[in-house]
Amino acid sequence: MNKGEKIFVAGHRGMVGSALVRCLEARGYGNLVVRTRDELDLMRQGDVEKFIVEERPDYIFLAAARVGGIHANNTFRADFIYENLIIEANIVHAAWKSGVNRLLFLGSSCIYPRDCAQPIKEEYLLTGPLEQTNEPYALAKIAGLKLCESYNRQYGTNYVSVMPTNLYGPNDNYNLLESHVLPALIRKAHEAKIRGDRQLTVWGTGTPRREFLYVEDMAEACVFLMEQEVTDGVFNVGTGCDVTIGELAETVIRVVGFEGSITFDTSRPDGTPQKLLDVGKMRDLGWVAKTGLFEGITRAYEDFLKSHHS
Ligand code: GFB
Repeated sequence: MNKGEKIFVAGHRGMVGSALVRCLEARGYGNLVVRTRDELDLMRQGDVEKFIVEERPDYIFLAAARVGGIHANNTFRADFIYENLIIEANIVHAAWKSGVNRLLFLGSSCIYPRDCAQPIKEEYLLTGPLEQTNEPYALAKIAGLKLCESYNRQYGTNYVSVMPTNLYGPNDNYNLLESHVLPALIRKAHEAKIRGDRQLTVWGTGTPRREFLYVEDMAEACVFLMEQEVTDGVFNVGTGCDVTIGELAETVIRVVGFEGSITFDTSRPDGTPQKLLDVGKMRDLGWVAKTGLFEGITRAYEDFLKSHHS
């Protein structure tokens, strides 16, 4: 990527998109194009085509998506599959039509089979059934990476896909029914501390294992990949280490300073038992995650305090 070339970040107000904008600007990429939802509805095919034809970006980061934690995925199943399919189809097709040669699509580690071998290699895609709580979302994301692959094969574009593990950091969603586990636990621990509660309730059994990546690291991985001569394929992005949800909750309460105990609400679903990514492909290219879990949670908690409780 040259510093002056035009870069469209789709979804720049989200957690990943906003981290991408900060990362690109910090690296001297000054020609960024962004649109709010009011300015451009990515669900409208005609509007997306008109925008991309007129702006004709050199690069697109496709970070716009309908996302959420286990409860939101399991509840808003139609919205998650429909909105994600439409957004990615609109952008990838319009990109090809207007001659945009480089695009990076953001997927998710939940695209891999529920019970596949760990750590998960990119080649395990489509080798078994998916986790039920997020199957609609996972199918939409699989379609997204297949869109990229198919346009590359038929039309010679250079569209790559990244599959991040569970992300967290600034601009996360702290709504308890929509959020992922990490922001939910930060908020619950903070509010329990303020109220002086004795207990904090964690969903599920606490035994599922998850891998957490700080979103600034994710943004760096995306920009790093766009800067390489990589023209096709799927790349896992994570830390290569996971923890149980119980261990995560212990770490969060330590950071927040909540001194009560943890109880588990086993009426809530656990989701997939483990999804630890094999990050060898990115490591071989020269990228590894920098931010440790304790440090990342500390920074996320600072951001939570600033944006929600200032
Ligand atoms: O982060 P999370 O919602 O999503 O939940 P997934 C991870 C684990 O944390 C599950 C447990 O076992 C939850 O039961 N958990 C414990 C909690 N307490 C809480 C809580 O207060 N809130 C939440 N949300 N979880 C999502 C997928 O799966 O991960 C998406 O549904 C996407 O498709 C995303 O892939 C990265 O890791 O289970």
